[in-house]
Amino acid sequence: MNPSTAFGLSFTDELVRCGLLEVVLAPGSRSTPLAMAFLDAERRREVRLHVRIDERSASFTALGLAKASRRPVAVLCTSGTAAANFHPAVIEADESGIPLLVLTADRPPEMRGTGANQVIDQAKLYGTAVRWFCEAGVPEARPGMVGYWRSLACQAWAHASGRAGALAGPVHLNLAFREPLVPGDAGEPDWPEPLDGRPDRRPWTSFGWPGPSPDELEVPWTERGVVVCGDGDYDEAALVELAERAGWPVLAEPSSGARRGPNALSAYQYLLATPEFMTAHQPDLIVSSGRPGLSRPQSALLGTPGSLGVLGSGPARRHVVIAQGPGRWADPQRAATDVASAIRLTAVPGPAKDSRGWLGDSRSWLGDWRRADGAARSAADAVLDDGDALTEPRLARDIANHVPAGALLWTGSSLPVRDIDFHLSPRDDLRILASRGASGIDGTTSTAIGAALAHRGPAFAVIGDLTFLHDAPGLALGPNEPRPDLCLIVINNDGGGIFSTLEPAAFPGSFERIFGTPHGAELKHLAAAFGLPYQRLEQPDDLSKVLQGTGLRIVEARTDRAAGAALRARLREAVAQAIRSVLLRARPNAGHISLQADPYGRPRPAVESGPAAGARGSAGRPRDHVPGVVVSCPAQRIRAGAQLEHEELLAAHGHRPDLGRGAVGLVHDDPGRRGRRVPGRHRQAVPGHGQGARVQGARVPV
Ligand SMILES: Cc1ncc(C[n+]2csc(CCOP(=O)(O)OP(=O)(O)O)c2C)c(N)n1
Ligand SMILES: [Mg+2]
Repeated sequence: MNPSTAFGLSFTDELVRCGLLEVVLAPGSRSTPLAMAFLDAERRREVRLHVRIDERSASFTALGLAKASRRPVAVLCTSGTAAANFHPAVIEADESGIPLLVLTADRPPEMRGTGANQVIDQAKLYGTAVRWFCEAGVPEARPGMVGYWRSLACQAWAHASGRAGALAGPVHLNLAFREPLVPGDAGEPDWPEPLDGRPDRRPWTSFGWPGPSPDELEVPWTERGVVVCGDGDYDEAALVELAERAGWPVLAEPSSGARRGPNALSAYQYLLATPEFMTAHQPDLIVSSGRPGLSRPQSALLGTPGSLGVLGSGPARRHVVIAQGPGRWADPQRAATDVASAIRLTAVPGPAKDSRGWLGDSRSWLGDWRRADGAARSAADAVLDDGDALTEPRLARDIANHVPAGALLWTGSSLPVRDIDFHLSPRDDLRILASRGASGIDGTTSTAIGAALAHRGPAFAVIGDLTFLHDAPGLALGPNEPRPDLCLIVINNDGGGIFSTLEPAAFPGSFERIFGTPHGAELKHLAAAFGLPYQRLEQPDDLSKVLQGTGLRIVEARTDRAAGAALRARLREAVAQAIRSVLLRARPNAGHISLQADPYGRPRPAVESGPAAGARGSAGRPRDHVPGVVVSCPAQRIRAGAQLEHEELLAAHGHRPDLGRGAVGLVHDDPGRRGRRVPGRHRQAVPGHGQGARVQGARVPV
């Protein structure tokens, strides 16, 4: 056996022992030893293989697979610019903490810097965007190599999955091969040592669980708290529970998974954008998690009160940021007072006196938010339903309402994710994902395809036309490739609609050419080029009809950018008016809630008085003998996944004939949910444990 082939076999076998289930590759010659080994592994039903022509699409497909499955996915390419095309997906994986094993084949050192064909400097090609880079030695036929290769595979797996101690993310192995790259004939000399790994298919190296004994930050309860959930894969259930126990509203971005339960608001972005409401409802405590970043009012809420026009109770306000993982947290406003891996809320008031619960009391802090949210939702719906025009916000709302239970909904960057954020009613039967790490419009079709391939059940993606065109090669799936059940809904406003909502729109002379960027592309021809079913949505009422079907398919809805911008302005005005009416009805003495401006025209915090001024709940409510709540560190659920025994994974590894010849599918037991609780790891609240008790949900991927 030759060294390249021996490497391919041992390295692949070791990755499978670690838990590898999905591999994406783009064709090339230098990567042959691994490509052939991965194909063999697929034939043994150990992994599922996906082949893509374009490395950029390949890497984004891997990103989507890894994001939806919460497991490391390998992506392989040949040497040269092929490797550079992985870079955008590697950046998104870094920013979002998605585990990718990036395997770039390379020429051996003696060929580098010589002008040899297809040789570039691939060392540390992705800079600081990877958790770990390794330039592997060229495979050689000498004893000791097998241990090296197998240990290398385990090390890469540990760094990617987060089991080496840092946040999960991409790792880069640059793998140089000398010819021969293909298996030789029977005449080749025997390999100088056994190629086998450890007995019982154990990995060469097992990594200990690095944590998780989160440092709990003790935070005393206060009535005026809010929970802000940004994009990310964390233990959103614990945050939702925290908010419910504390009586706080949940302001959850769609891809946080936390827009569910009675405290989740549907139209919170409108509330944040209404100064009169925010003046009267500045929180004393914010608990934020994930990576919030969808609107300026949301940024203002998370900013330091008193600075830059941000309302609130000044530097006294407490803002606890739950870290995304070791060394990573989101605080772009630099306003956090605490960064913690877990918090323990103490002195939470007692349980409800009546069936509605004191927290649901219409005069409570939470009641205020809920009432305003309800009014905002109704006002927005009335505007959206006025007329038969296809508009971006209406489509976003209707799609989110219409997709079936258990579905995955991918939300593209730009307006789709924002329109859904403004108009999504709480649902707990939907998994919503987005690439918000670097918020690119690149690779979206491929990422959605990858996520759909990892999701059992139907998948839908809402994306803009530029986003769709950007990743047209992502539609190219070969005849033998596993195919997703994904409906790609393209909202075609012939350009970048988001720019019509930003400052450049005020410069009509330059706007259309350099921001609007119309293209006039006929998307149905693009669909036809790839042999994909295509439908055009002509009117809002036909939505459920066009969403039907299975397999990869395209639905186009044409909208008008200028009309969309005008509609958003109408929505803002009508909804703000509805929120103001609620404020007036709630407080007949609403003269207190008036906006004052400082000398620079920035709104000044108004001091509120009266029955809703924060006293309720904090005075006169029993506080003793009541459990507090611990929110566990945003779960490095990828780590939890990596802890599953490989046998368990293989047992879950079924055959799905619909995925193509010889393909292997994953069988999940809980579609549409982000995870399932493991009974042994779920500790319930324990009254009488000091002032606090724990609610800590360990979750594993499904
Ligand atoms: C790779 C990349 N290039 C450029 C941008 C900047 N950008 C943000 S939104 C946008 C326009 C997107 O247009 P479209 O997909 O049609 O969505 P719409 O704005 O119309 O909703 C652009 C170019 C980006 N985020 N990512
Ligand atoms: Mg567009």
